[in-house]
Amino acid sequence: MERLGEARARTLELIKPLDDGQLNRVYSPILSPLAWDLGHIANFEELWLVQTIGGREPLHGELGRLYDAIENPRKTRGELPILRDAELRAYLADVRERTLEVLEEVDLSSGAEDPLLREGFVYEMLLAHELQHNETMLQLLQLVAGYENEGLTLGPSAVEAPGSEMIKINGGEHEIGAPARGFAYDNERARHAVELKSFEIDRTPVTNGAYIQFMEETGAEPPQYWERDGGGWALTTMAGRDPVIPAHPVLHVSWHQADAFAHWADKRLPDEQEWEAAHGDLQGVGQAWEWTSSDFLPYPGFEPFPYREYSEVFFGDTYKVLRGGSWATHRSVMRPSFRNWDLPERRQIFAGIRCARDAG
Ligand code: AVJ
Ligand code: FE
Repeated sequence: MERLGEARARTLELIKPLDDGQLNRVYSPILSPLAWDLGHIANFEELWLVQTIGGREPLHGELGRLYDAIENPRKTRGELPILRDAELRAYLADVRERTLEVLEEVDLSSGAEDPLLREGFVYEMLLAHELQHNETMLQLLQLVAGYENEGLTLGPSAVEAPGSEMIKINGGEHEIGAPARGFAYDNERARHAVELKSFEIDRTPVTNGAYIQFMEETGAEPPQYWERDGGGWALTTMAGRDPVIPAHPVLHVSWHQADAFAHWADKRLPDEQEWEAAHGDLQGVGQAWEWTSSDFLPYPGFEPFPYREYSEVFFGDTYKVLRGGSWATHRSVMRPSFRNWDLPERRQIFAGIRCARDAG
């Protein structure tokens, strides 16, 4: 119960500086209004814990349909008759109260028969879901002019000892994916062996400074939220205009930009198997999500759980996999086998670059 409480405290802390108008406002067609994320967090919890596990009736009848992420693309979410203002806050609290009630009744031990309950799966899923939506909310908050929050660290920290050093990883068999026990999403299983050729991978993420050099030499587009500022560049998020800091990892680049950077550097993006095989030796993981060359595809033996819409409907060549995590990712969500995915043109996510190359 304690960790769910902490996640909720973080959710509420994120929106503390905002008024209802800001929660309801549509800032971008590719990002939900914050009120949708909040209602969706509560509704997901109600659906999986209160209704499915607890067998209770929903608090608001058919409301859940409005919070179905597949049925309602982001650009439509501002016009939906979702809960707002005091009603929204009450819904979050009411669902949580019922959740705590249901949690008192269930067996979340490793011996539980229902796979939703076994090893606390549903608890871990709700927790991860809320924390992942905190990151989505932070993406939106980049657009809220004047947003400040003393309770949270906002933004990346400098890359330690940036440079061109690469680590060599020997080819051969490497184990990929989440072990059979413990919480993981369906797309991280089954754990399986892959055969990799020897390769090299950057020890540190690509910095703003290196990206600026790439832009100057090739005329490439800047990352999202960058604007010209005299001879240099400024970052225009939240609090206003801040100079781009060369030692910070580059953020808000598309897959195409990441791929072009890698080629300019005479390198390539790692595939996700290489990333996972190398992760123990990498520095700066958890500052910026790292684009990989991989399409989001199922592992051998994939089984959708607990619902097809978490992963399965996204498999194919439409989405690219990102690995690691960003400064906005809660540490309990990060693990070596975690697979994030997004469209290759997207730049609103906190995504950066780490390059690889075949070992010569
Ligand atoms: C893993 C970030 C691609 O936000 O679409 C949230 C996570 N799934 N609610 C997304 C997710 C259901 C997902 N990503
Ligand atoms: Fe969700």
